Amino acid sequence: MLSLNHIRSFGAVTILVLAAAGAQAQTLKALKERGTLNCGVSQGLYGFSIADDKGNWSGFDVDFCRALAAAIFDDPSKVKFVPLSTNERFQALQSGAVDVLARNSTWTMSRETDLKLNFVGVNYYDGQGFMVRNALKIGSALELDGKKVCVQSGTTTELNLKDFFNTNNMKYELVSLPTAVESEKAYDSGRCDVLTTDVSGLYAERLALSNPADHVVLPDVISKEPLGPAVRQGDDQWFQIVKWTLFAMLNAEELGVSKETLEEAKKSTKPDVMRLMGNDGNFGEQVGLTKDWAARIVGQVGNYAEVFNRNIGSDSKLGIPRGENNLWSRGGIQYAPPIR
Ligand SMILES: N[C@@H](CCC(=O)N[C@@H](CS)C(=O)NCC(=O)O)C(=O)O
Repeated sequence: MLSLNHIRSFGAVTILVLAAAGAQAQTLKALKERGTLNCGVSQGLYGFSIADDKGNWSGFDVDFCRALAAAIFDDPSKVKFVPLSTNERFQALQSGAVDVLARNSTWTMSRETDLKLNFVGVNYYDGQGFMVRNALKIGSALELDGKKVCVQSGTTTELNLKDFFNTNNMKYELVSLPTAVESEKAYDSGRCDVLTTDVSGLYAERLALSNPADHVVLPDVISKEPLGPAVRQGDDQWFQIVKWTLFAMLNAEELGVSKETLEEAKKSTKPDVMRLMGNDGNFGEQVGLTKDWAARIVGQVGNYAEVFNRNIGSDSKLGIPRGENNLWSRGGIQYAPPIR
């Protein structure tokens, strides 16, 4: 049996624990006070995050930030997009300059352990590839020995490139550039024979070249690049909000809940649709949001398929096939844990 004295001393510990938990859950509170989400995105990668001449941002990563704003503020426009270079992106997240990073960033162990970040999941399964001029008549990455290779600094791309050439006893001349625009220009002007990055990025960067049809993306994929949104460590509530926003978008696709079917879904009596729509349980409230958090995301931004197709998939200039980014139930590997 616990004596009153035990309870008193436990009480002090309990208060300390509660205070620590309270101190952690600061991001959502700060965001609500500020009224906007600060979202770190790439400086300009067609399909993922790019601003037009009026400063309007669009893209797959941009829409993830908008989905968060829809869930938090019931308004997808309450986002300040902070364009970040590869070299500055993680520091911006660590310092609090951004609340979340949605910037085609690869989930690796050291980015969690050394940089003290948490990746919330994978919003795009990618891999590293190579682009060359058709005129070179190269059919495989194993024929790149001795070539000049343009690569963006501060990326996993740089590291994989070294591993791949060393493993295959090939030499290369590195041309390292700090931004996508500079890499595209350097490659386009002939400063390098090869441009390497994530395959999705190669398709996007090819569009920026003076004659896209003169270039081919080689079939080889030399690495795993699971791209996903990241947060800094230390705030579990915020980590869960960002993670479950991604999962809500995937679950919505799986359950057939889209912008178009939303009103019908709100009236559905299917248990998993009811939970997603906030008509059974209080899942959103448990992370500091509202019951209808996921309905807001789908209604104001869309489910995963809608966001994929309009920015990078079949309804976009990039036309990237769903491939492994299809749902697990349709032959891909996208799989979200259930809301229950
Ligand atoms: N996924 C890799 C590469 C990410 C990356 O930044 N790639 C470049 C080339 S696709 C990019 O996004 N550039 C856009 C920019 O700098 O704005 C990583 O996380 O290191």
